[in-house]
Amino acid sequence: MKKTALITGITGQDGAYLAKYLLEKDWRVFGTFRTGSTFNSLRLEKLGVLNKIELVDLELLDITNIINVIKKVKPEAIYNLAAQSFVDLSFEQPVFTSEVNAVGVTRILEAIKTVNPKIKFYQASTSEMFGNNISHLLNENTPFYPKSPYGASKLYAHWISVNYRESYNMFVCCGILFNHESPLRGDEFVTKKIVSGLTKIKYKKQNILKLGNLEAKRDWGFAGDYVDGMFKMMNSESPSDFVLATGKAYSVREFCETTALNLNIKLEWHGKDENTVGINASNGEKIILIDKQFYRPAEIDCLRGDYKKAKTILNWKPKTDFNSLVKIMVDDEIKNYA
Ligand code: NAP
Ligand code: F7E
Repeated sequence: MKKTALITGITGQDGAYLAKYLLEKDWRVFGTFRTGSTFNSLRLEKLGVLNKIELVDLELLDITNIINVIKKVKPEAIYNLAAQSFVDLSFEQPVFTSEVNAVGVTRILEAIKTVNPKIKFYQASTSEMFGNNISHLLNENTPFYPKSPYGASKLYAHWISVNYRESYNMFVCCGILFNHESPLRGDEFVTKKIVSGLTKIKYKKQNILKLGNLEAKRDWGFAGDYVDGMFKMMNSESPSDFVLATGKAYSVREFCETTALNLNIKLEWHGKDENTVGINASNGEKIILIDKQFYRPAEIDCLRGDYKKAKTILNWKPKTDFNSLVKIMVDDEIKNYA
């Protein structure tokens, strides 16, 4: 008989990739969508899995609902990918972010403990928990110091997950994932915003791209590689926490430059800090401006992860480097216009 997985947040970027991955491994896949909200089927359709998964409605704010879903689906494994995942919005909606990302996880863990503590649980932890750490290469032993309500909410979720593993001997894994992107990335995240904006500029559908801090550096990987790491964690001998990353960090500025290169736009920078302007050197037009509304109340300058533990224990490593990632995103975006 097929094994059954329940993915919360299946309509998101990682949910769609994980659904495809598990179906290819012959798992039966249930996915949750939010009660009462418009069902976003775009990503699942794009990966060709919409008709192969089974949907249940679930709200992370309601424990009765979570218990009933687990009783109905009877999963062997739950991947908790649902979250208010936009760091910027977490400064505007800190309480909601905490309710969903932090207490929501306690609700699922309590529900698992009540219904069947043998169900395996994956928690989507994040490099945002590290904050502005003095260490240059971050691993599972690096102390956390989150710099946003999102990071703080995920840190609570991380520790409550570890706590249920240690207190009740439950199979709980936390994947501490660094930024991972793809053509399915939400429009509000900087990589998708840059690729989509510069592609529109290239095809004369938009004049200007407005960005915030160009100097922030992130360890950007490809989401398709990272769901393989999630599965390997959940199928390893004993539950543990693992960093998934590429080990390399690039700035937002470099992401713009590589995207422009892929689009054959000659991008030149003029000015400094908030007066920085990106110019299309072929025609002298301003194409990138800085808008302080995209600065954050607190920023993380650089995040770069050390995935040695995942490589040693799970035999996992990233397959897609930075240049390939940007190319994958640009090639997909161009299809909308070419
Ligand atoms: P995403 O695209 O923003 O997807 C988030 C999912 O959560 C969506 O399906 C969303 O449903 C659902 N959701 C939001 N609020 C909910 C609520 N109150 N109840 C139930 N479902 C809710 O995120 P992602 O990039 O795939 O990331 C997946 C997980 O990994 C998230 O937990 C994120 O915080 C974490 N993470 C992501 C990264 C990254 O770089 N992508 C790195 C580290 C950790 P709707 O479609 O209804 O909005
Ligand atoms: O920002 C800077 C911004 O919003 C990246 C989530 O998946 O990864 C993601 O969080 C950097 C930041 O992602 C703009 O200030 C400049 O330094 O794409 P982002 P994020 O905040 O790193 C982590 C690991 C998660 O767990 C999260 O769920 O880019 N930046 N200008 C900008 N960012 C945005 N969004 N928009 C700008 O215009």
